Amino acid sequence: MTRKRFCFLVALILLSLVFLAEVFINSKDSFLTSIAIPYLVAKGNYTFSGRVKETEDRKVSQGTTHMPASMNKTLGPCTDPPPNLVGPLRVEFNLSLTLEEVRKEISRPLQEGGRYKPPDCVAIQKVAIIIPFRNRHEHLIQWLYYVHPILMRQQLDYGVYVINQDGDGLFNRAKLMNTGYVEALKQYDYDCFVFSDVDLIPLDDRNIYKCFDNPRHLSVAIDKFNYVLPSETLFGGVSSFFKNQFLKTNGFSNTYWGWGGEDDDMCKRTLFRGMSISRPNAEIGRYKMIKHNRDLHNEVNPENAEKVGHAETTMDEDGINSLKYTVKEIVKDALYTFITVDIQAPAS
Ligand SMILES: [Mn+2]
Repeated sequence: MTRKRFCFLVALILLSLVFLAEVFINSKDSFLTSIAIPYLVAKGNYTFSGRVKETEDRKVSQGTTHMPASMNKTLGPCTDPPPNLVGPLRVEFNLSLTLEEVRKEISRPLQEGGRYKPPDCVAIQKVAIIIPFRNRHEHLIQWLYYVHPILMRQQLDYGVYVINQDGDGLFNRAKLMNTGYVEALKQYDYDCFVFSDVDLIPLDDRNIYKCFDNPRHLSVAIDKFNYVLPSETLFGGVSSFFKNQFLKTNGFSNTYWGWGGEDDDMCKRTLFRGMSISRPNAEIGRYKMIKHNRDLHNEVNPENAEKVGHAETTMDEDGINSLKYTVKEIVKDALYTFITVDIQAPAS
């Protein structure tokens, strides 16, 4: 009897051991997967660092999180304001920095195409950063180096879209930004759009690259203007719009070729639609601009100032609803999505 009971106990203990081992192996397995997946994704991006052309399976990559669904469920919302901000920043341009060095240093937490999601909380907004661009690769390197880490600390679910004007016709900053809005929405369900010049670097990470109750002008105090906002109607540099705010203004005008006027036009559109321009204070909204000469094929266009006067009568037919362009190429770098577009520019 005792012997039988002993055998039974031994069998029970053995069974429990097998059961415990099973549980342990399983949990260890899922634990390993959960840390290995983000690591592999980051590593994958890193080896991706060359210029990889977008493949046909675009749909597959659209809006994917690269995160196990089970992890997503448990994430709470990110805190507002973000906890890891540091405030004023020191920015010293090192123009010898190469793109490869920046990729090595900061692409690890990013997903292909310059996409990021905070790993441990759900971002308060999904933000597309749109940079109108032509021939400013040395500025782009500085922008990526300084601004990516800021956006990560701001815990945004964001993507960086560089909209490159093809050819050497007259430059059209506003039409490129409209194009970026449309193209970014094809990639992911963004609800907020930040439009930024490539040469503007924020000097304070409390200047959050997100959207507000009214369209926002973020670059209020630029070193070039002695950190003073030259005019209350200024709306150039860096601005942000919720999707519905941008649609209210019909986006930007498509008809401002060459330098000047398109930002004043957008200021008018915003006011005409009953919105105002929101701004951070001049302490937080500080920027450093990379010094440069006027670009070729982007000379001041004297016609533009006159056009601003007609903004109210033209805005309903000239904007997102009349936008025409052709995508020539989409390249997903580790640090950004580079979209080259033909915007039917007149010869300069
Ligand atoms: Mn500039």
